[in-house]
Amino acid sequence: MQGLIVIDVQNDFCPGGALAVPDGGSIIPAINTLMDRFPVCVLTQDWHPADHASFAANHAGAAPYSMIDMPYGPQVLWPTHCVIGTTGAAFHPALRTDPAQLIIRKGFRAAIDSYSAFFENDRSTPTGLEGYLRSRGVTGLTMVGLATDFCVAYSALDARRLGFDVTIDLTACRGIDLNGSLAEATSKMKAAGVVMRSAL
Ligand code: VGL
Ligand code: ZN
Repeated sequence: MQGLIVIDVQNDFCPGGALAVPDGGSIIPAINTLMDRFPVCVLTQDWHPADHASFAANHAGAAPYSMIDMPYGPQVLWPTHCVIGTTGAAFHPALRTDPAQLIIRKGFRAAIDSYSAFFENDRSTPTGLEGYLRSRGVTGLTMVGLATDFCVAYSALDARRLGFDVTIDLTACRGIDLNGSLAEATSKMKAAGVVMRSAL
């Protein structure tokens, strides 16, 4: 059974949003088409309280895109984005949401970020997605969405670690590319056996 995981196609990651991924909106038509080809379709939504520790604004004097050390490791400090209940956190209006059977929200604990759809950034607190996919008999995943080098890559790496077959469709992903993060994420995914495909 094959599943499509659509990562964080939310207003704040699209042009005009608080943490806009370059060209992020252009992947939406391709994702909408892909949804009809998978019997299992899951959307993820970055979903942070206003006092979230990943926001630069919550650290006195810290600039957006600087780094801090958190108990679970280094953490990028982001512009405030995807605050629970705001328009920025909503799915982009052009994204089809009806085909999805599950919407998984992540990053709702103030003290810990969650890039991956499977685990928070401590790599151990689960979101519950693994159990959902296994109980539906899913063994292979195609992942698309935003951003290639953060939430898509972390999700793909965790999925490989959990034993799923994973394909990333690069025509339906866009990256942030912060200090070489796109090349680093790409080589990590390749080394982990993630299939990188550029055609839908
Ligand atoms: C993301 C940075 C912060 C993502 C989420 O969806 O890739 N990136 N929160
Ligand atoms: Zn976030």
